[in-house]
Amino acid sequence: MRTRLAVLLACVLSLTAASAPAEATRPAVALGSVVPAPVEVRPHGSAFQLTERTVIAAPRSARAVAERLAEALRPATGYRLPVVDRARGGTPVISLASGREEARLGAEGYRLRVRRSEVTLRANSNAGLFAGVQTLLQLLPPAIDAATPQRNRWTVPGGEIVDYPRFAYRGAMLDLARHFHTPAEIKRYIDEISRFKVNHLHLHLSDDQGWRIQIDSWPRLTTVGGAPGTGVDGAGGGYLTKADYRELVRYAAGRYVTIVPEIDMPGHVNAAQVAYPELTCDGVAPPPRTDTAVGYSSLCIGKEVTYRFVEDVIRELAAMTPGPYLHIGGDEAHATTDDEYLTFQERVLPLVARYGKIAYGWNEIAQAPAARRAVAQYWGLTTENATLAAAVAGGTKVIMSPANRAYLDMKYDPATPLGLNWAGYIEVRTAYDWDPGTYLTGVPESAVLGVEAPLWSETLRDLDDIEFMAFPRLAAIAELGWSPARDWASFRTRLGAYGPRWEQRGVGFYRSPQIDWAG
Ligand code: NGO
Repeated sequence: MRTRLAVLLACVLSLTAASAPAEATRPAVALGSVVPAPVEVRPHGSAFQLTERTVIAAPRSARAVAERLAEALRPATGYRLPVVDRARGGTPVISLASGREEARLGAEGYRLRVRRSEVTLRANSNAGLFAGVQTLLQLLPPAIDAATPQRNRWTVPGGEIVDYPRFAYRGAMLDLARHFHTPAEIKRYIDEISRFKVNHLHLHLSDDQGWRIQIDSWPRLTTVGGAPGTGVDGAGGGYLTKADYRELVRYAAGRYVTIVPEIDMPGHVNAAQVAYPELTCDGVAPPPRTDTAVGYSSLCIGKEVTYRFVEDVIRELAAMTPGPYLHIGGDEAHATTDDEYLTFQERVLPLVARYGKIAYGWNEIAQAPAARRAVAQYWGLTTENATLAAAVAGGTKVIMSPANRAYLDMKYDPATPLGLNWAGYIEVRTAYDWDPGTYLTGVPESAVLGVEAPLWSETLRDLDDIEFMAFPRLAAIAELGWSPARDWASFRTRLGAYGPRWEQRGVGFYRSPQIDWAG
């Protein structure tokens, strides 16, 4: 209902704009009203009008990004903008160029110049061009995200933006184990996170309740562990086939998102043990579990079959994952002694490297000397963690996901109908107001690869639930990962102005009372 009203309003507004020539070139959006905030913004000169005469020019190497831009502009404008190698003189053009541009733009930065006659986007790579395209889309009026043609003036404010990320790793995580989410839902999530220049999607593929990824050498993992009824409280079930997974990898790559698969071990393995009782120490299958308790299951550290299983899984997972990281969980191994945990990690962390991947795990892995070459994901509640700081001194890299800041499954406040609250309540400002580079004592910015916003799905069944918990907080974490400075007042204003874009796309975000939402 609210969405329909908003569309109606947008139509009325756009009709007014269309019939008021004096307003014709005044852009609806200020240059720099972009999330995440760009590094440098210099408004000047006159605005660019996107019309049906506009062409998109791009070298062959950047064709895919140009096509994606043309696709994104089509539904709301109704224009079929041609993608050409070079525009003829006098034609209004959006031109994309990638090559050896300024060094400071790095692998993902871009320079966007908007003048009356043309928009130029330059980058060192297609990833940079894609990031620039996301900025350009936000500089058009929010109606650009409508699914059907709108009468509007498609004005882009004049000026220049130079932009590049603070951290190389900007991630989101989705838990497919507690409630399975379909490939279509995952794709929709990829679409949404990539708009905020998030470049990694971590998939939590196994847990006590269910196993969600096909492994050929252990087929019962999915036929039993992914069977109907393996979601929390007996809901749903399901798993990704290898074909599904490869398709997701391909889809994500087209949006410059790298998939990071996680198999959680040695704890959180009840579903695997139901399917293969030899993975328990006594060889007896445990009962299936669809409650949300944690920390009770463990692989049998002293049995060789454990390591055959782990190696098979890592080998098959590595073979279908082009990205550099493979996450092996490692959290809440409360059913494993400290010695056993070390024994396990000293064997398993090097295995990941043997299959060509960088081992990534929850921060508990920092106890193991082999974690020196690994990446630890910090999910604690405090700003001190001596074990992690010691590992960092030895070379471990860190991705920051403090649970009381970055967990998207925490309730916003006590009235939030979904989510958990064990790490506290996380309103938008709490998610935004911390610095990943200085947060943890003994973990300097140089050791921080970036940030990740995990979304655990004990209470989340479908895409509506996911969107309500992820947005707007994911935008806050994305800005911490990308932008050089943190400015709540500015973020709050830009986020409020962003709301109508989610509305246009039918994303059911949480209307935090901390934000003055436009529209
Ligand atoms: C914890 C736990 C998960 C829960 C999650 C819920 C980690 C790393 N282990 O985070 O099993 O699903 O909290 O918020």
